[in-house]
Amino acid sequence: MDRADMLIKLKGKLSPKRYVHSIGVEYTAAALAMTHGEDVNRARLAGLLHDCAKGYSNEEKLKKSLKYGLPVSDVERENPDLLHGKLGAYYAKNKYGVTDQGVLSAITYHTTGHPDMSLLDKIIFVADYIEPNRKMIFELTEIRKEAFSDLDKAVVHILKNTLEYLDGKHVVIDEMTEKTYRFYVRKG
Ligand code: DGI
Ligand code: FE
Ligand code: FE
Repeated sequence: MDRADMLIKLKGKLSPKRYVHSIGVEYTAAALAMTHGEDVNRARLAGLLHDCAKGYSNEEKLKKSLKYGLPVSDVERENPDLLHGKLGAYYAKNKYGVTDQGVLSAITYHTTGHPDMSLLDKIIFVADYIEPNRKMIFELTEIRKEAFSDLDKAVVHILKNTLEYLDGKHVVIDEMTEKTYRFYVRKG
């Protein structure tokens, strides 16, 4: 599917805000790919589609994930929004014709990250957080700078702030988010 068709399809699936965010992630991922030496088109594709399953309700996310035979953990069952990466990769493959496994991985893991991410995984993880349409979050200016100077540092910084934010909200934290954080703290 070409980009124009993807845009039409995405627009029908997402709220206007989420659609604008997706295009913001597309171009931010492209800029990070230029900086860090990743293929720009792969970064754009993963960025554009990363939230393609975000528009469904939590109930639908869970139902569809089970229907498609995707693995659902207890934490995901309790908090089905965590499934939109995995479900998004499923749609990217089956509805948008994406065959690049690296792109599908970046979509799958964009919310929690995972230990030892590929360059493309990290670019999408970071682009999602820093894209220009994001409302100002704590230390975002600093994280945006780090994203273009030291990508791993930006990954740690984002995970640290996300874990603190989730801690304050008293929600269950996915063990992948914590594993990713520990991996990159140790690496750094
Ligand atoms: O889909 P976006 O809003 O663009 O961004 P995202 O895919 O990073 O999702 C952000 C949400 O995911 C935010 O509300 C925090 C939440 N989140 C991230 N890690 C975890 C988490 N929620 C839980 N319960 N556990 C996590 O480990
Ligand atoms: Fe997301
Ligand atoms: Fe997003």
